Amino acid sequence: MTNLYHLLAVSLILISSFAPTIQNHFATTPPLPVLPLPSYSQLKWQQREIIFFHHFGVNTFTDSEWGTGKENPKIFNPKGLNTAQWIDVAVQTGVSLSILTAKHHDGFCLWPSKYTDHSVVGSPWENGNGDVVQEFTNAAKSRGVDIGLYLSPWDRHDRRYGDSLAYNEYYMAQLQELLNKYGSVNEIWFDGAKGSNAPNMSYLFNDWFQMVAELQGTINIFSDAGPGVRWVGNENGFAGTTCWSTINRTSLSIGNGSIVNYLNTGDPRGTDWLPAECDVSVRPGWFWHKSESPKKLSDLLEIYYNSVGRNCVLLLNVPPNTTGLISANDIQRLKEFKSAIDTIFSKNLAESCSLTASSIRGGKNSGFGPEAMLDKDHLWTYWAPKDNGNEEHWIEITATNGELRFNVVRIQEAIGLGQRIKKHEIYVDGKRIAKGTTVGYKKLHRLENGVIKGRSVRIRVLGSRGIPLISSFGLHFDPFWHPIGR
Ligand code: FUL
Repeated sequence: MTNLYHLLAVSLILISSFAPTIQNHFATTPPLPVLPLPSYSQLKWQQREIIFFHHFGVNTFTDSEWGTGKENPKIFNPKGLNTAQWIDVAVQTGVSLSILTAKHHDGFCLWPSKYTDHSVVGSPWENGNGDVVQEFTNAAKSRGVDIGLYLSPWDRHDRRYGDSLAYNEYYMAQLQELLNKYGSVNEIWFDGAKGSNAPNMSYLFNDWFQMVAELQGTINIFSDAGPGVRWVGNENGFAGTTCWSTINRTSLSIGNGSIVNYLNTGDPRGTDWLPAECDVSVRPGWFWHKSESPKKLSDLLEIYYNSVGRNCVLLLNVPPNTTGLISANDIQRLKEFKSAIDTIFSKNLAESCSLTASSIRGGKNSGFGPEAMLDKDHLWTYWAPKDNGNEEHWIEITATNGELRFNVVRIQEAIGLGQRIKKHEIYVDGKRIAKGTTVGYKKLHRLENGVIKGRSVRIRVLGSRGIPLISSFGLHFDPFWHPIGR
C-alpha cells in the first residue's frame, strides 16, 4: 500500500513538473475579432478584386443607353454571338466572376422567360430558340468562371410596371426563373434606377432579397444598400480615400441620392459588414457603341488604384458588340491592363528585406511576427502586435544591401478578423512620405512624389479599432506612373 501511495505521489510530481512544458507547446491563439465580420461569400467576393460586367441587349442594336421599351425584338440579332469568347477574355484578365444584364430597363429578356414575349423568343437570333443566359452560363461554368445576373427592377416595356402587386409578382417570377434554372449564381445586381412615369410603383425589396437567399446559398446581393455588397456611390470607379467595409444599414435606402457620400466612405461605427463595389465601364457608355473606344491604360490604372487599392472590388463593364463579341480594341486594352498589373505587383522589394516590428503577439516564434506578411496567404497569416493599451504599433522594412527604389506601397489587413486601421503613416529613412486612413483588404499608396529611394520603410499605425493585423505588405515599382506634370 505504502508503495502504491509512493508511486502515485511520484507520478503526480512528474506530471505537474511536465505540465508547464506541455503548455508551452501550444500555439499562441489569434486575437479576438473586432465585429462586424464578413460572411464567407463576402470574403470570397473581396478576393476576386476585379469582376466583369456585360451590358448587352436591344440597346446594343439601337446605339442607345436606355431603351424605351418599345423596341421590336426583331432588332436583336447578334449573328456571331460567342459567349465563350467573352469568358476567355475574363480568364485572360484574371477575372473569376462575370455579370450579365439578363434584363435592362427596356424590359427585353435575354432568356426565354415564360412570363413575357418581349425576349429572345421574338428575335431572329437562332430563330427565336436561343437563350443568351444559358450560353453565357455554360461558357462560364466550363471555364471555371462564376456568374452573376442583373435583372433591372425598372421595366419600361411591361404593362404591369406601375401596378405594384402585379409587377412585383412578375419580377419575382423572373427571379425564380433565373435563380432556379441556371445553376449556381454568385452575385445578383439590383439597380436603383426607377421610372418617373410610375410614382406609385414600390419595389418589395425584402421579398426579393429573401427569395434570392432561399434560392442561392452563396450569392451576394448587390444594391445601393446591400445586403451583401453596397454601391460605392458613383459610376467613375472611385471609392473614398477613407473606405470602411462597415456601415449602418439602417441609414441606407435604395435609390436615395443623399447618401452617396456615406456609401463612398462607409462608417467606422457601422454595425454591418457591407463592402463597396465600384462599377465603371471600360468605355464611356455601358452598352457598346460604334463611335466609342476603350479608356486609356493610364485611366484604367487610376481606376484600379482608386477601387481595388481603396478596399473595394472593381466591377468593370466590357460590353459585347452587335456581332455578339467583345471588340478587338477592348481585348487589346484589357490585355495591357492585366499585364501592367502583373508587371507592377509580381515583384515585391520587401521580400529581400529584413523586418522588425514594435512588438509581436506571443513573442518571436509565435507565428505572428512581421514575416507572416510576406507569405502568399493574405487573410489568415498576419503580423499581430502585443495588445499593450494605447501604444503606437509599427513595422519596419530595411534593405539588407543597397537602396530600395519604389513608388507604390501596398498594405493589407487580415479582414477575416474585422477591419481595424483608422490612421497610418509611411516613413522612409525617418521622413514621412505618405499618410492615410483606412486600409482594409488592400490599400495601395501610389506615391504622389514619384519614385522614392531609401533604406528603411516604417509603417506607423496611429489609430485602430483593437490591435492592427497586417496580412500582407509590399513595396513595388510602377513604371506606368509619372506623377510629375500630370
Ligand atoms: C445604372 C443604369 O441606369 C445604367 O444603365 C447601368 O446599367 C448602370 C450599371 O446602372 O443605374
